[in-house]
Amino acid sequence: MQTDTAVALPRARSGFDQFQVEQIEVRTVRLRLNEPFETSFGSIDSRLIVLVSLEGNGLTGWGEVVAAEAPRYSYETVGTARHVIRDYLAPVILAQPLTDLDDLHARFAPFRGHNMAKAGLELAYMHLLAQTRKQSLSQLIGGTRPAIAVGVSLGIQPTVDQLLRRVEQYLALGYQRIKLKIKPGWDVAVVREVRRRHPNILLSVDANSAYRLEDVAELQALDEFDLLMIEQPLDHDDLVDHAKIQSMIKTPICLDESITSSRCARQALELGSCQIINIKIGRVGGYSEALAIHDLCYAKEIPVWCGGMLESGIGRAHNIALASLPGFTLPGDISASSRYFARDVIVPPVTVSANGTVEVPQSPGLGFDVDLDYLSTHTENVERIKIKNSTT
Ligand code: OSB
Ligand code: MG
Repeated sequence: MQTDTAVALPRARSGFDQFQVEQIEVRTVRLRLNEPFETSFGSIDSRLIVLVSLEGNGLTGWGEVVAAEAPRYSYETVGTARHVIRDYLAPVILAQPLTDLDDLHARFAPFRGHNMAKAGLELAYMHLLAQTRKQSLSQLIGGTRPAIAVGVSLGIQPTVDQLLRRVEQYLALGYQRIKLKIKPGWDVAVVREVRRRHPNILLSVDANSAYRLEDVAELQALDEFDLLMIEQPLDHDDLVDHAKIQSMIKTPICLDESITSSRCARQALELGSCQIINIKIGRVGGYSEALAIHDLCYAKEIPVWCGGMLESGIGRAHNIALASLPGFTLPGDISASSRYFARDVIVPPVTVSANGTVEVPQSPGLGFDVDLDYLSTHTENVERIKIKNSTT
């Protein structure tokens, strides 16, 4: 990795793009998953997705709120996001013209938490800004990669045989890394079987907080399988016990749920709670914090990768842009649209090449068209919030 970290990334921080957002739309869309996705939290077979759009400058910018319906991965839900956007975040956007991403971030800062709600709006703002500047999202944030490496996250399966078939299927499609969801009772024996058949693949596991400090023996037992990482073994808000566990196992710990801000990332690295960070724009509150975590890790040579939340194509397009930054050195959980949905909300859908990469679009904006007709047939609810003196 490059050690010259004084990179002056051309970021969207100058004040020359000031414009007034005139309307904010908050839409919920239900998309069926091709197959149920099971984690240590439980199983889901569809996603109720909150999409937000900002209108201003004669343009529309799209973002996605990655909150789930139930407060399991995080305390945020579709319901809390709609409430917080409508009653608190939208009004501060509409209050006066926005100058840049820092301005938006500063307006949100007085409201505690609700990172996914904030992120959805930051994504939409950055899409709008990219169009205004006629840049791709990747160019706007200083991305350097023409294509990104991707992996797949495989949910807990009914049987080990079914899991093994899934592993084969995704390796055949070219995916560069396989991540297995684990929980007590679906861990060491399962990983052993996968590793036995695939001695050389990049393999990782994600526990979504299913273990306790007392379970260290199970986690130590995973050391023999040469895993790339163990993602989030302990509690969602824990750093201290993760540092203890990290000192007792060889496999690098990667934190997901526990990293909710750049301050938190710095503290995790200082404490030795992890050696790798999964960056999800939604979990950390948007591009501002995601870029700050990237820059911090890049300076310290800590590998990062882009996590996923079973997003629609809109969230996925933003993830692709984020993963084009130079510090994203490990394959992301950014799979093809067809891995999740029969049909995606963007055209063309995201595709993965035979060598496990996704191309980073270079055209202005998102790099994909939002399929408004398809969206409208799957929309359950739309709310529009306008500036007070607007006549439209
Ligand atoms: O922990 O990374 C996670 C999906 C929903 C919630 C949490 C997680 C995940 C995944 C799926 O692992 C990643 C993807 O979008 O493919
Ligand atoms: Mg995870």
